[in-house]
Amino acid sequence: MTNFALIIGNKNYSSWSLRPWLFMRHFDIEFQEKRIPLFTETTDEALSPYFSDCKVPVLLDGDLIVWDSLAILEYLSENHLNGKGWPTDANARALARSISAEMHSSFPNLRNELPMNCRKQFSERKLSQAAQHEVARIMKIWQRCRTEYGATGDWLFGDFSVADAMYAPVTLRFAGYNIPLDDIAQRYVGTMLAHPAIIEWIEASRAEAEVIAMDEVEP
Ligand SMILES: N[C@@H](CCC(=O)N[C@@H](CS)C(=O)NCC(=O)O)C(=O)O
Repeated sequence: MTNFALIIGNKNYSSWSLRPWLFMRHFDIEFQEKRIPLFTETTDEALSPYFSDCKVPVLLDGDLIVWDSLAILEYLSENHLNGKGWPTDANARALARSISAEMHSSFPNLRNELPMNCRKQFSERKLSQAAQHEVARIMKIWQRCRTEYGATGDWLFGDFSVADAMYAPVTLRFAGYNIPLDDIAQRYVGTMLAHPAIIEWIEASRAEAEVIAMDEVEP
């Protein structure tokens, strides 16, 4: 019986929830999933016990509450995987931490212009200059990780790490909004989309009935 419970939002929309969910599935960390649909009349009340400012994701480890995606990933890596959530090589690990922090703190235009919407497929999406710059920055990041550290596998640092969990939602955005990508980025998106847990997440998102209007954008 697992001690872990992961509180997540709607699978279709909640990009922050996807990160620890994917990470736990990838590393076969058992957990109970508690899905709380976001932006309903009862959401704040349902999330109020967890000290997360009514945001998801939240990890419960017995009585301990950990919130915020990157903190949850750090907690799981340190306490459950003996640090194996990060690359073993110290330089790779420093880069993985930098790009994970960058994903956590940056890319506001992509978040606004390409809200995660797993069940939708767009044929075209016009991006602002600022958002185009962020797409190019992400491709540069992936290119550097894959060429410098990716030789042992198909993930950013060869083996799957926290960094892949952090970048998973952006791969779904690039695929869903049909964003033109270079070869390395295209292959990386393909790797993510083929992950059984991602397939499971997308299928579950299609079964959700809720619609969050502010995350529904037109081309
Ligand atoms: N920095 C937080 C962001 C969490 C966040 O904004 N989550 C969204 C869902 S994807 C949320 O709970 N939104 C509800 C709200 O803002 O009231 C993290 O990394 O977990």
